[in-house]
Amino acid sequence: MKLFILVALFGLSIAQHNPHIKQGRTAIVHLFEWRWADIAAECERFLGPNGFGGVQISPPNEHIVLNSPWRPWWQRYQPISYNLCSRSGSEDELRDMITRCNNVGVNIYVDAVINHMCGASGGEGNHSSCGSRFNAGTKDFPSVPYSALDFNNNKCKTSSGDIENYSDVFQVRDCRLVSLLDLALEKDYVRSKVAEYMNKLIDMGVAGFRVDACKHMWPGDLEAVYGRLQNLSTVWFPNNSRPFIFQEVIDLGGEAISAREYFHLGRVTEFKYGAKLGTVFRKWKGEKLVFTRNWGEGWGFMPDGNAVVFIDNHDNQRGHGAGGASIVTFWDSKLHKMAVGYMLAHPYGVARVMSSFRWDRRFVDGKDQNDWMGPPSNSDGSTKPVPINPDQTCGDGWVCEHRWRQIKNMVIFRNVVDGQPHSNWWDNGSNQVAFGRGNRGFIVFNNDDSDLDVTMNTGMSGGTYCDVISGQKEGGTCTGKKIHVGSDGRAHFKISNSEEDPFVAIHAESKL
Ligand code: AAO
Repeated sequence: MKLFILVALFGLSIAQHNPHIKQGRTAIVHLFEWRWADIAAECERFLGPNGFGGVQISPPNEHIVLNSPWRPWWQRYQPISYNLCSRSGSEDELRDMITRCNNVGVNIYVDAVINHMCGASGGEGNHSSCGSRFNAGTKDFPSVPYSALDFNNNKCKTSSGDIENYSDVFQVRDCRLVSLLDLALEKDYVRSKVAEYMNKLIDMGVAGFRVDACKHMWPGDLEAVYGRLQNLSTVWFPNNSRPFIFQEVIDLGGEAISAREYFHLGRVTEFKYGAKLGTVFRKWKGEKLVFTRNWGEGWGFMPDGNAVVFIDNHDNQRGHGAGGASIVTFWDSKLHKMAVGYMLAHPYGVARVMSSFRWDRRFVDGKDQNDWMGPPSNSDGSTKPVPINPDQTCGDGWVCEHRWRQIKNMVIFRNVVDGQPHSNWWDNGSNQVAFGRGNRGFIVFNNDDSDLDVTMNTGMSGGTYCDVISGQKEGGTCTGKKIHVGSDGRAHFKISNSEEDPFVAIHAESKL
């Protein structure tokens, strides 16, 4: 009996940590604000063929539509109902996308906003993406339906009704996050509505969820909701697969609530990862790449089996959330490619690549006045499609970092070295470092102001390899640098810091 309970508990606790990524794939990409029709096409034409494991999609449920500011990206974090029509498209388009992505081996993870509904003031004009009626003032959301009884009203003890102090656990979980109407998740009825929404998506074939704002929900309430979730659809996943759960909890240390409280429920976003690696690549606060020899748990990050890692996310690339100015984004493309390359080469965590849209940044006193700007849109506010240029980059303001050769090729690198240990570390005591992944891959960084010109042990078998950063293997030839590995595993690397991409990566499948 004891053993049975142990097995049951263990089974339950590890189950929601597994992303169920298809064999041979490892990384996921956040296609922030993309339309379902574009994601479906991207799965078929790019993500499937290039070994991406999954896509995090923007919230698919009905959301508020705001006029002031005009259609901000963050309107999607203000639910009006769990109807599946959003700025990204209709329920039919969502279903079609999930099916087509699954058919090419790419999983879909839904951004689930279940902590709250829209802001207390409800927004000018009170529009919503499926046209459902609602009244934020009376807390009436008839198309769920939720009424005032379903919100944390008197539980919150601050005078504003909002979270005012992050060192007070009760405020953080019972008060409103930036005035967003806070659902009473301890109520059986609210739990059932949330679970019904998530189960509908599971039926449609999604592989799991990024759960928004988990710090603001009690772990016990989340456990009750997750406990009501069905297993994944057996059309695409093995019997008894639990949905993958990764929880957004910002924990840079120093607050009352720690990420640890959520470990047994699923994975958790490791915000220290991008904040620290950004600081290292920017060489701020005396940080150097040499110090990353014990990167991962050695840096005080959460246990490997709990972490979802990323260099930037949709919040901190524009000054929301946490991480501040250290975060490296596509705006610092040289550093961004290196940092993303480092993350994808390193074994720690489930890695997520950010794919952004460009906006008109306008800083006043260090704050971006346009941090609200939504995706590339037509004059009626509808989101523009993602056009693909002849050189495979994206047009119309879509950045598509995931299509940058260096990043795409490092996603493939991560697949090729999967399961291999971190090995053959080399450094110059400063910002030139190298490491391998067993005998399957090797990467060298030069983030110093001087050139790198060194022979080192790669752990790879002898032969000529194509560097997948400066180019790639096409047919039998290499469009970039060629690296010759001797029969003793040693190879010579020369990287000038003035190069656009001062790093080199080779792997077993880039051998010529
Ligand atoms: C919008 C307007 C608001 C308005 C509201 C309602 O901007 O003015 O009141 O509508 O009308 C997004 C946007 C929000 C937007 C919201 C709803 O970012 O601007 O509000 O949609 O449309 C906290 C949460 C975290 C959250 C993050 C943004 O803990 O969960 O704030 N992220 C998610 C989503 C995000 C979304 C929501 C949640 C809401 O990813 O896109 O909001 O659905 C500390 C705490 C963090 C806290 C931050 C920011 O962080 O630790 O938990 O995140 O503060 O408040 C250092 C510290 C670090 C600290 C940070 C910032 O780095 O080390 O710990 O400083 O102080």
